[in-house]
Amino acid sequence: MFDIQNIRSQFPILSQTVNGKPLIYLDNGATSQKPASVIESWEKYYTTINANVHRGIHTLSQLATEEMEVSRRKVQKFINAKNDFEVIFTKGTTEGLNLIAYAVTNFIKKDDEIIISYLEHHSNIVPWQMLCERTGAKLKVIPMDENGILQLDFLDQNLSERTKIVSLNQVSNALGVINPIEEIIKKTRANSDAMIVIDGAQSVPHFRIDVQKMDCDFFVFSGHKMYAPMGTGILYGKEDILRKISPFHGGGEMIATCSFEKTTYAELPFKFEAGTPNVGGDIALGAAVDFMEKVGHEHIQTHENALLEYAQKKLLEIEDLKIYGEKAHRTGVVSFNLEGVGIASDVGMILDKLGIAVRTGHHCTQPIMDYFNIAGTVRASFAVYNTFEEIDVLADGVRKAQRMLG
Ligand code: 7TS
Repeated sequence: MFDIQNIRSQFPILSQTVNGKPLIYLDNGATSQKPASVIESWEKYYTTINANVHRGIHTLSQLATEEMEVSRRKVQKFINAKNDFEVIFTKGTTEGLNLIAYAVTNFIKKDDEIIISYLEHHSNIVPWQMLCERTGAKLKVIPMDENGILQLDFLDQNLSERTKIVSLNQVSNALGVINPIEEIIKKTRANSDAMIVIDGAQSVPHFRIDVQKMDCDFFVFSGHKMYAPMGTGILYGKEDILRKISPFHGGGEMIATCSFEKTTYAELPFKFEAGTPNVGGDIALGAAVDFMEKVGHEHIQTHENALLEYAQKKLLEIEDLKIYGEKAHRTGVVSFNLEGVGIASDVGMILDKLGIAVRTGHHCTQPIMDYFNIAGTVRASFAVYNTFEEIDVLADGVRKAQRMLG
């Protein structure tokens, strides 16, 4: 049974007031709130077993190491990776994408091609531009239409033996559009030998992931958008590719042997985990996986889809309100503007006075904003603890903003 009050009661932050009003947190695309089980897991680590991992033979170090590896196996199961050593702890999606873009450098030559999409977050644009600068490769971009739907015939015309990387998100953070990655991966495999990178930052919080079924080469996401602490994230990579590519950071933990003449690298996953990791956070990420599994993906998805549908209906009742990507298949996000009324941040400030947290601006997706010829949008993004009543308050707040700014 899905009991929303029971779920809400697990999130301590939700019971407070902001600006004298009950908090309505609709900025989950930026970061989600954390359930007590995640906070307690983090606290328990620091109050009972804090020690550096994989190093000491002392008891605490062994316990910390064990707990971190338990968490790695939870994540492995969560995304259905074949092996636990294909799961690498990072500090988030941005680090994961930069790691890949750096680690594949030796495989990219001048005039090779890297394909991304119009719907990418800056963190899935800039690392590839930097790779192009290093190697002389070219960046190509799958275009979108006015509904935020990617135009896949571009792939038919552009995939070739020159395509070395195809990297795109499964869900757009700015619009919530769900991209047809199964079809994109199929087309890519049929027409090139490209490595396929999927940015799952906005999909992992909402639906079940199966990296083997998906048949991607890399899959990256952030812990903090899926109920885990900030500074946590995962890079999944297929074993054979992880073995081939170079490490990103050099340092402790990632070496097998080190001398001034020659250094050899550690086995997977440690080859990609240089330095002291975020042990407490990585363990608490395992608790966030437990939380999501306990609620159940089916319940999460059903509830969030209902919230999205309701929000879209309520907001579209407001005159002169435009939802971007309205007709696309979406999850978790409504991105909108009041036409002819102020700028997005003015609306956001009025909503904040009403205790409603939304994000306004370009959402680190400036090309999408340029496409629509706008500076930004108001974005409400949902998590499993949001309610229909909160959406009613949001819609009333938007009407109020419209009256005040009109
Ligand atoms: N990719 C996507 C699709 C994202 O939504 C984000 C963060 C990132 C990558 C980067 O993740 P990070 O955890 O490394 O920062 N998106 C947002 C957002 O929509 N509002 O704030 C951060």
